[in-house]
Amino acid sequence: MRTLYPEIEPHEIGFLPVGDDQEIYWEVSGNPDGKPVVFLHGGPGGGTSPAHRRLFDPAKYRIVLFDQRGCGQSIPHASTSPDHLASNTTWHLVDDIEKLRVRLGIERWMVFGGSWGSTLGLAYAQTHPSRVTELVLRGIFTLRKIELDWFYEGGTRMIVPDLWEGFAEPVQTSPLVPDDRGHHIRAYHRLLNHPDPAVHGPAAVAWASYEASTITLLPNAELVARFAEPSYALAFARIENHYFLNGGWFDDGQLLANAGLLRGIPGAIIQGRYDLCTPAVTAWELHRAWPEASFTMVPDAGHAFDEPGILDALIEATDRFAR
Ligand code: STX
Repeated sequence: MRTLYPEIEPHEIGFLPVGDDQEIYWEVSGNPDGKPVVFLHGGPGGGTSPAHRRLFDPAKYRIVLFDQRGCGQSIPHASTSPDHLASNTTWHLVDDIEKLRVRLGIERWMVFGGSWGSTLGLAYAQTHPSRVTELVLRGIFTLRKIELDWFYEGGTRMIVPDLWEGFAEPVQTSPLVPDDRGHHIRAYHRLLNHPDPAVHGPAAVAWASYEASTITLLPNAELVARFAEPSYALAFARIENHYFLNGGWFDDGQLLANAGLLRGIPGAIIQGRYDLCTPAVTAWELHRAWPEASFTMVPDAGHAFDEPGILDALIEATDRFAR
């Protein structure tokens, strides 16, 4: 069973102005002369963490992490600056990845993304296929209506009714959303962007706690506590909700319909069988549409990247492509 590479520190850090009064945090670790890889984090709004560096052999990879607009160390943070969400869309992020690639003097790179990172990785690779040497994707998410309905409009209630109740509670009880009780994403949009912290604060914590408590196969109290930290939860919930209310600025099913654009890009698809957040049907459909990629269904895992079987398969893939 492979486990994370040792802890490392970045040897280069910066903030890249991307326009619209926004700057994104980026860092490079590992071997400065190694094979370039860019890590795309989840959410959207989840931010990177030092553990993400450890998915790649630091002797072989030049490891690039960055925080997408509005979250992590990027500025301004969506917890304090919700107005900047107007210039925060999938296609802004695809352009930001290109700006970062050029800033770092990289011609082509491996793209690694889990969850929302897989969505963004597919969007980037389909827009700029010549820039992508390999695509390693986990917990496949394409932001289709059926995927959003499953996780945010009640599908999961069949399996985790207790956790669903915690998510639905602000929508079902707030006097501010009487007309939107049948549409949780829309109701949350009103609550999360309400000026009163007594409204947006608890809504953000409920949104983020639901996600944190459903992404691991077994309960992980430390993860739930980290997500429930108020400013983290508020940026995460506002950014996710903004993207999902707008269908990711995709035509429904676009990323699967355009899988032919990935032809010739080596890839790996890694999916947990019991992933509640991004259920396995999407990974399966991507596998069918993009048969050149290796496909691993981990039989005893949920969604998170550090579930043992998922981590093993991810590092197997990054080691395989490093050779
Ligand atoms: N959101 C799925 C997703 O990308 C629908 C995601 N969920 N939690 C995360 O990402 C992190 C743990 C990476 C923040």
